[in-house]
Amino acid sequence: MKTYVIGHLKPDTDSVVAAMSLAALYQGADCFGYQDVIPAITEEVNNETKFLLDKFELSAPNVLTATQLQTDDQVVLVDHNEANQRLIDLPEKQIVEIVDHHKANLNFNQPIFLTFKPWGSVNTIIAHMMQKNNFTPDSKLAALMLAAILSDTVGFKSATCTPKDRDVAAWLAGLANIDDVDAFTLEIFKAKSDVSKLSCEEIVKNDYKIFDFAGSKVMIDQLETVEQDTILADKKDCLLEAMAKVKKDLGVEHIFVVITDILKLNSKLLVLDESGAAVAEQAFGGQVTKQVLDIGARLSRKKEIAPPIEAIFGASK
Ligand SMILES: [Mn+2]
Repeated sequence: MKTYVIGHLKPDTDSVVAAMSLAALYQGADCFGYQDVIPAITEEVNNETKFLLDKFELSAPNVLTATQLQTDDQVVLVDHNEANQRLIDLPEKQIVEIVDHHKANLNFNQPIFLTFKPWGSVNTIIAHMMQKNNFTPDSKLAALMLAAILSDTVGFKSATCTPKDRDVAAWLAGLANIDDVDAFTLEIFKAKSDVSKLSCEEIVKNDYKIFDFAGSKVMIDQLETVEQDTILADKKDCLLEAMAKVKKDLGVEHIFVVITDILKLNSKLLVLDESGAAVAEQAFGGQVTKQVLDIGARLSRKKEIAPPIEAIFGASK
């Protein structure tokens, strides 16, 4: 019987590192009662995570598929809870625990262990669990956990960041011997925003969510970058073309691409058509110019970008 620790589909750094860090805790501290604990991922890691793993000379966990699971294996979910974000075909009865920092949307038929805290990164929760259990991660794992917190909280700037995230990050930075956290943050941002190898369609589908706003399907893709101006100057027409194609392919009513500059702390919304422009102007104020709307210092899609758009659809019904 094995226990797999696994993050969500389309894994980000927080999700991949959480599988590694929670597995390390469960392997190292026997009070949890798990044996044979194995970190896993649902799909290959993204550019940012690959950069970090290479930098600290660690390998990514193996990709797990539901067919590899034995019927007596157990699964611990990290950094997600909703069914549609889980490993495809994962039987619900094999899930024994969830550690997450997202809104809970669960209905299990059996009791399981749940740890939810509204902090900026699930690695903040795992570091907190480590501290409570007198477990110290090694310097490489501490560096990755710090990176995960910096990535998820956009260098402590996101509206989702809490004092606990800063607290735990300081502890991890000490363990990892990282003195200049700002310089480390910039390195991570640069790796995250390297879109040089992506086509415009890949950028439009790189980090998107499709929301159902009062029956209207609205797709919001977000690109976090340190080169907002360059991307708009070089790729705007190509991105708009890709948006038209993706809108049709995915059958959504509206499509928005948010280009967020994580150093300038500014987001610009790319708007495909007249009706999209009307929605954007109503949601955020201001005026769409040449298919771009400056929406100011809104960084978090979850907290600051999707809700004003949702409000327009609520109001129109
Ligand atoms: Mn996360």
